[in-house]
Amino acid sequence: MSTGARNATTRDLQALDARHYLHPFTDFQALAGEGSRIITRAEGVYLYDSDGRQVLDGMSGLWCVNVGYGRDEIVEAAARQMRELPYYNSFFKSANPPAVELAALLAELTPPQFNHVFFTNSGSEANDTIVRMVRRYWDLLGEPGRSVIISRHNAYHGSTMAGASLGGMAAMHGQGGLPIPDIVHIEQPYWYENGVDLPPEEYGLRAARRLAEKIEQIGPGRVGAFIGEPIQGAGGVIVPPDSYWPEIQRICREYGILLIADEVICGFGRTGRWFGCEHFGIEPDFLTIAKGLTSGYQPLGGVMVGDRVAEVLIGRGGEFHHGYTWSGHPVACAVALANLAIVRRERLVERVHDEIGPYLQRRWRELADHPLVGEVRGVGMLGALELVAHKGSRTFFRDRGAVGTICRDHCFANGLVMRAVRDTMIIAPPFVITTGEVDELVSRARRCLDLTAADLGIR
Ligand code: PXG
Repeated sequence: MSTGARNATTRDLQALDARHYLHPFTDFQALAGEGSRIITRAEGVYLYDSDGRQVLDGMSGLWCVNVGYGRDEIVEAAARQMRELPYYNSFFKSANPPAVELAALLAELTPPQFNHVFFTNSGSEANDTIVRMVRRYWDLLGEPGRSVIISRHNAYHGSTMAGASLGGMAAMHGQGGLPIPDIVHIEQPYWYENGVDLPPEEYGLRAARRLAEKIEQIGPGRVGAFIGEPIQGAGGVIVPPDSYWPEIQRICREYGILLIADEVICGFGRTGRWFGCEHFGIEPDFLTIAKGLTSGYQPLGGVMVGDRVAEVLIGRGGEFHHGYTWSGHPVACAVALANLAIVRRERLVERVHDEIGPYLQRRWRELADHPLVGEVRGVGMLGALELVAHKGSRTFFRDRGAVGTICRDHCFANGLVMRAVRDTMIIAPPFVITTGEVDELVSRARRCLDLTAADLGIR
């Protein structure tokens, strides 16, 4: 059965899925036994599965559907562009109107040092592009030895060879000979786990100084760049103390190395500022962008290249041997323009900063009184709960991840998408979520915490 899948039953689809479809980040055998959840449609902040069940999407798809589901004007922008020009490449001295307009708009929306963009299809490809640009930059400056890029443990920068190498996920590095050479990792600014008895701000400085220690260890003439997510997303919504990023910036300047902010999750308003670097008051040389650029209505990513680098890449001339068939895809760019028009017209970044973000954070923090919850944290439309065995003594569960999985499964069964990273429960809802829907999200989350506690015999 390969046609008519739209009318197939859930069980038919699950059977075909198990037979033919290798899912990302999935234990193939375990999923085949269980059967996947088939999501068939969505509206606003709600998903509907093939059995008609409604689920509140607390994760905006995968941290991306910022304007919510069911936006006809984005659909129409895509259809219009497909009729006009479904595809043409941006190689060989060509361009298309939506890609040019989007490049100009991104120069306007991003901080002042950014006036150029290189389009990709994903965050992973954007980070691969940055690795190549960093090395090309230092080559052009006559310092080819500066090939090392420093990242952080537990970072997520994508799944391509360079993306996974930049990322600090031990499980990913354990498969396929990663990281690639000249990518190294330092401590992540995870106060709840690593801060021990230090006050957060002091711990933030200590974590940042790991960068200087690593540069000294490798040799300052060998290091080209530092990369970090302003707030680590897939690593568990790790919000660094306010002291962290300014100290990182200071160290980068002291050693003359480039600073890369991976804004794939934080970018386009999730923190309540257009970009996470603005939330923390830092001035990076590169931004990695994807996800919220199109709110997920089409795949699109990019690299914002700061003037310091652009002047060298452009000014010194010569071809940069890099690009993708879909770089500057007209339909994806038209969709990004329509999406960003909505974000601007509906003032969604301001809404996250002034209204729904503060409301979400206030309601979310009420969960701190739950016996399973050791810490509640969040910024804007990002939130995390640390589930622990003993909240008073900050004691994690011995089998890290098992309790998070139990809680996540209760969430799905009770109409809420909340992700688990180890035993950290995570939300990143769409910016259009209403206060009533936030109330519903928090009450569903509490019910699922109660069910998890009951399973563990904790009250
Ligand atoms: N950087 C960051 C900060 C990301 O969060 C990427 C790069 C890679 O983007 P692409 O478009 O290549 O996926 C991401 C992606 C999760 C999860 O489990 C998070 C991401 C992707 C898949 C799963 O939270 N983020």
